[in-house]
Amino acid sequence: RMIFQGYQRYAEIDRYLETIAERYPDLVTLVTAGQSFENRPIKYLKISTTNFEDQSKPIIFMTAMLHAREWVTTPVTLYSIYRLVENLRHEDADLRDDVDWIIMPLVNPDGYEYTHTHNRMWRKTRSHYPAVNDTCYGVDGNRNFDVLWNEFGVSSNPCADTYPGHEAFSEVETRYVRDILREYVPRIQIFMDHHSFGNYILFCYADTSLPENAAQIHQVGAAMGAQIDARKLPKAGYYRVGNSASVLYAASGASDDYAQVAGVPMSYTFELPGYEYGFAVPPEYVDQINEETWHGIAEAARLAKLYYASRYVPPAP
Ligand code: 0X9
Ligand code: ZN
Repeated sequence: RMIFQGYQRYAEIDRYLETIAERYPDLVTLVTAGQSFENRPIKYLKISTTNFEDQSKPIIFMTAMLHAREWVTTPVTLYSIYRLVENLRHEDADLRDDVDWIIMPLVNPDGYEYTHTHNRMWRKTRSHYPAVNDTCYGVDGNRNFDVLWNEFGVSSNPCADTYPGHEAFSEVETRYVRDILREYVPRIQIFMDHHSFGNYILFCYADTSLPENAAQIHQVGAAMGAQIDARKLPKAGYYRVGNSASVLYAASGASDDYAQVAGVPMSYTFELPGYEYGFAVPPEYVDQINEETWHGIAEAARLAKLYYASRYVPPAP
């Protein structure tokens, strides 16, 4: 059994990331962003055939498992690592050679472990701040970013699933994502935060307003969706592509809006399939979701190359 088949625990995923970095030192750099609230190291891979600090290539930045119960999201990122590093196919060589990748498969490891040990439907982090709130644990990571923070789609009840935290970036886990965005924003062409479920490719902004390049964002999203739809199971829905507030619901403080405002030209939230199972997709579907989603990611990466080549760089003041 491969790491991306089914649902592995934190320790096994961590071991895989370490192994990949050891085996492919010329291609892969493993970075520890820092510790989670419960002191689990949060790691990400940088994949590049050249020096990662070389400025010439676009970066695709992918994250998964900000929401703990959305289990299918992590395998999709692990499968991407597998396809780029361990099992590169001839037709994908350009994706390894011409694009740099930052992949963080477990943004919220504490929540993820908690879904294995205590409550399968846990969504939030596992932080606890007795000074500001002694009742409940956890913050909704996708309401905790500093963009229209605490404005809509949130609950002020610290026990609720959509509690945004006592302040923006109260969570160490969202701060790590923020810091990667800040460090690499001039080169990040596409940010993709993987969630589940419902077959959506969502883009900004959460107040229904649109980025200046919304047409291009929509076009790339639709191209991704079409690649996935072409390989979907008959019972699966088609991907719906659009503004998050228009096609799903208004919710602010999310990673996608933060990345877009920070300067990433194309920022998406992927809602992977749930079929009739919602968050609890049986492990035998994971291969299917990995494979179809990879083709969407690959399409996006190819388009990223084109858009990055003609990227507008504001003149120096
Ligand atoms: O509500 C969310 O955070 C996401 N859906 S989920 O079921 N995975 O929780 C959607 C977020 C979409 N993006 C924004 N609203 N900005
Ligand atoms: Zn989610």
